[in-house]
Amino acid sequence: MKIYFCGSIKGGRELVETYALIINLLKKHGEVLTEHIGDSKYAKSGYSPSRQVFLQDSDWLKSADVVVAEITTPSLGVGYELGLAESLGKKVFCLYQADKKEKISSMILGNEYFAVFPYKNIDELPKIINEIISGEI
Ligand code: 6K6
Repeated sequence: MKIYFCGSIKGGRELVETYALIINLLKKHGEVLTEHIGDSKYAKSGYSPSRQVFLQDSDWLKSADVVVAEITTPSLGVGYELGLAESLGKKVFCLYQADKKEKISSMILGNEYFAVFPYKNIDELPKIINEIISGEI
């Protein structure tokens, strides 16, 4: 199973360790196409031209079986990817920190296409990821 993970880059890297944790959990179930999003050095050293990033990420998203996004940190790129994933008919799962709900766009929370999972603590993530992915296999 190919999994496209979305997480903020230019929107802010505060949750990069949580992204890495989610990616490691997802890797037990399939191939994560966007593993670099969990690399804390990526935003500083992983620069690629925007056009190349857009073309590569769009191709990966099209090839993915499932899209998983951590949406606590608002990000234009993640929002774009979620809209594209919906238009491509992909299964989309969004995770966010429950105490930051007020920061989450209504365009995501209000869209029933997206399966949205708040978590109070990162300890809840293994169970949530297992539930998400076990429905996909
Ligand atoms: C890193 C630092 C400077 O440039 C880079 C390379 N940029 C990206 N590389 C790979 N994916 C990217 C890059 N920029 C955005 N994305 C995609 O958009 C990722 O798949 C993320 O899910 C999302 C993040 O969007 P922003 O708007 O927060 O950057």
